[in-house]
Amino acid sequence: MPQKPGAPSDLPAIEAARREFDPVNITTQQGLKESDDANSLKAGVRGPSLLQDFVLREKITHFDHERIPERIVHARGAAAHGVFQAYPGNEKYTKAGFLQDPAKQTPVFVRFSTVAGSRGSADLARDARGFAVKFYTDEGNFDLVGNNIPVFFIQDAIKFPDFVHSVKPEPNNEIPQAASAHDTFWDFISLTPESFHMIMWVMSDRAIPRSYRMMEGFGVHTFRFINAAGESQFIKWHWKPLLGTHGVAWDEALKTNGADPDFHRRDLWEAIENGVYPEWELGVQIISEADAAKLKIDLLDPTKIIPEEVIPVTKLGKMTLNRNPDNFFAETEQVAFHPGHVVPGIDFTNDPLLAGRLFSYTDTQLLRLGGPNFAQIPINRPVCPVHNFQRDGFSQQRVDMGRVAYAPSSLQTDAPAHIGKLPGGYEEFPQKADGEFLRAKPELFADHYSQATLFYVSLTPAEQKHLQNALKFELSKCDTLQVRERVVENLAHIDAELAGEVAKGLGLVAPAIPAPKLAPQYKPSPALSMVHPGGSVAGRKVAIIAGEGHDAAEVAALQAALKAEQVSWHLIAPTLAPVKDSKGNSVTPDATLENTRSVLYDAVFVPGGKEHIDGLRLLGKAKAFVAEAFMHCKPIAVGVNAAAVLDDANLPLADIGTDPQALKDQGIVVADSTGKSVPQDLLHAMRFHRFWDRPGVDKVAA
Ligand code: HDD
Repeated sequence: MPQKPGAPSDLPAIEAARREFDPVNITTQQGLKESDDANSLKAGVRGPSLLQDFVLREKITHFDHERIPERIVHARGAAAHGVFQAYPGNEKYTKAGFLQDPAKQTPVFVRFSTVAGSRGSADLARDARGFAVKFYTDEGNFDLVGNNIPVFFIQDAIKFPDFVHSVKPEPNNEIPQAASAHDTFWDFISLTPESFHMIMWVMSDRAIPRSYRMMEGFGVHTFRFINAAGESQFIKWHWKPLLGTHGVAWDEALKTNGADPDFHRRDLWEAIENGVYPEWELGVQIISEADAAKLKIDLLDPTKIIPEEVIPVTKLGKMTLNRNPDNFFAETEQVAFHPGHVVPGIDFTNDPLLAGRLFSYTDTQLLRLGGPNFAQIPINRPVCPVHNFQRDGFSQQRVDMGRVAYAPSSLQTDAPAHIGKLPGGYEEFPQKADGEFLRAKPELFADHYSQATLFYVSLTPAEQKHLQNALKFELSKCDTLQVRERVVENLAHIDAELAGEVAKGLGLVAPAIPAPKLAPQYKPSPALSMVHPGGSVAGRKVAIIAGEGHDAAEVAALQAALKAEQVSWHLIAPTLAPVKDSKGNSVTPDATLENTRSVLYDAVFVPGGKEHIDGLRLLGKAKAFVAEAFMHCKPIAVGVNAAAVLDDANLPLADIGTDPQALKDQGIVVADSTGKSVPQDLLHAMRFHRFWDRPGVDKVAA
């Protein structure tokens, strides 16, 4: 059941630890009521503070210790609680308990993140996004620690520190923050051809998502499912957002990072507060051992996908995020994910990147959360019983009783014992291993470019252009010529047009090598493109620019239509002073032309009203608002006799055409003399998300 904010938590440990604000008296940590919280103990009012002031010392000392190390990667994130519910029929694939009973709800906690930036960095960095889900199942916690991109930069965990050092701010001056547009990153990449498939994804619009709610998620590695009969199949995890997968324009991302660095965090928080609960379907691509051998793709290679058109995604259930955390530090910061937190029915493969991860995540939590008892922190506690002989350590929360903290033991006959072969125990799949010790890679790992080509040719022309522009932007920020040249050389192995365009943007010439072709085993994959119009607009936000004298009926009609589709809006006026609408009602604006800008909205509406339009025409900020929305390919609607604001914004409408239908086809809705169809026309346009092919956007000054 969806929970309202403030309702009891599904997690007993969180529920037990939650504390309402206590209006009684301030006490010390020892429970001593403080007589004065504002003055330290002094020898005379103008005298020195005294060392014996244990109240001051306790308070300052606790404050001094408030910070813990941020995550080495994925430091910046936002999280939410929710539930997962399985679809029927999964038992033939896996015995995992949480995937069996469609009537059962399994609590989840999900943390989304950027990878490179620090905790305080801006949300709209060009970066992969973490998508980590903790399922609190009756059989123990299962963590699906994935990303919004289905492949990774490197094939072996031994290169992870090198990769991360290259993308993080450069060590001498700690510049740039949360950005890959610098020499060390591209130096590493240009010398690591296995990274180029992932580079296609992180230079695409996937890396600048419109919202966490509009991202796909992937487990990246191949895992195993094992059913009750002990049969095993390979799987690849997928999360499919019900709102579709959408990105923003790069110029918009740059501006959003200034206008609202918490854009994604706020978007997730507000959607949940407003009851517009984000939802994803969980699915898997299932590959039998026999089929795996036939694929010309090595399933152990985390730089490769299996196109969804070759092996479709089987849906297993649905996740709904329905509750914001109560406390960012206690929950979002202290949650500890680990790809090795699995339940019976789920097992690993020999992917060498996964092997390193299985070691790394415990190790990092020991440092970050201060010792081996981090699993006892409320957000990390399983909902099922935990019994073992692990004891003591920093911040031990349990009071384990009795003499026996070992097994076997004859002193305590009811001490916990392993379950053995009885149902419910975790048993590793009896996979055979036989080989010489060596440091090497399988043969197919050497195919670095064929899936990069597949990705590029599967995009729409507009998406390809965004990707070219992203590479031009990033590489133009690299000081070292050889680095830029080496990247272009790699691109020439992916696509000739891509390499040519990027080279042109950098004043280089792409190497004259035969134009690469899509490998015969692949066909362009529509699933790789993000342009699939027609989805829900729930949780979107519209800017209504409504100054003095705006048409009350037009605004009311639009608001009713938006409300019906769970779309929110801001009324934006020149100042925060209430404005009078055409009916003389006093309306209080939500934002001003000074304190917000179009990048924070999905669409713009300027209602009619002579006085209002005449007023807006004098305001540069109003013109910039409209021009910027046009440039970012967003839907724009103007009310009755309000088209002058489009002219004033200097929009190259002639490039689109003067016919209202031609404009509408490009997401520009101009009201007729009644304005009646504007709300539905605007909503229709919003279902396309963006009009990436809109002519003339490069001519707009904004
Ligand atoms: Fe990782 C955090 C996802 C490779 C080592 N990783 C972390 C988080 C996500 C991922 C989503 C944040 C979890 C959270 O919100 O707390 N990582 C991935 C994916 C990878 C990947 C999808 C490739 C398929 N990671 C990877 C490798 C290593 C690590 C190869 C090391 C060998 N990752 C870590 C870490 C982090 C982490 C250092 C930092 C904070 C944490 O674990 O808890 O251990």
